Amino acid sequence: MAEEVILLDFWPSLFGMRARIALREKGVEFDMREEDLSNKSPLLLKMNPVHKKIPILIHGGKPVCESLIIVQYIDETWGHESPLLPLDPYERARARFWADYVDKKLYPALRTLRPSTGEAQEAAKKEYIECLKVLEGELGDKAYFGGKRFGYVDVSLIPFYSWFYGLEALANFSIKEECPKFVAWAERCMQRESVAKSLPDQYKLYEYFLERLKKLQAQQTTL
Ligand code: GS8
Repeated sequence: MAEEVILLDFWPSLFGMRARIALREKGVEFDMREEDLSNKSPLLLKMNPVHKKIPILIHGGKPVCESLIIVQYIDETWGHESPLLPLDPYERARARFWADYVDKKLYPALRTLRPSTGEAQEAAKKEYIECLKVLEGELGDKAYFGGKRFGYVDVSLIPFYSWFYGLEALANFSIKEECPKFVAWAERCMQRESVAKSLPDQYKLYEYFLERLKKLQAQQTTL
């Protein structure tokens, strides 16, 4: 019997989305368990005692933590006929470099941009667009970052598309105007069932963020 696959997740999580997409790309059945991050389950704390964060993939009772490591584990464990990482060692290194760029550059730029206003917002917007343009340069004329095939960098990056509507509404700009090739790539990825099923509705995500921001601001004013 196949070993049970559980994903401890939280629907708005960009990192959780990566694991969901990779599992669906490989056709792996899994039990997605939604966590309340303000009241983490004993299972979460047991399975990721170091960071205490989701996503956590539990395969046959054993945990794998950190989204990029989870995606690599999924790639090495299932569906060898449709690999996410390239087979060539140099190309694998390049793919890992770009996924690392997403975490080190694009994610911090997103986090700075989301709550910013005024002049800070203008600077954050510029930084965010610059990151997208660097990624657009790497994409070039390819269909996917993986070339003709949807692969590791695509899985790592496409969750950020779920934020586009929210960012445009918050910071009043058009990402499509700034980075048309990037948006065309994202729309191409959205045609895949694995991606469409794994990304939340962009409006719902934006509403969720506004609610959370309101709560945080209310807490700050009562301090
Ligand atoms: C990040 C996971 C993370 O930030 C990865 O998996 O790639 N580098 C890790 N998880 C967040 C939810 S997503 O914003 C989390 O679990 N936060 C709970 C907490 O910080 O207490």
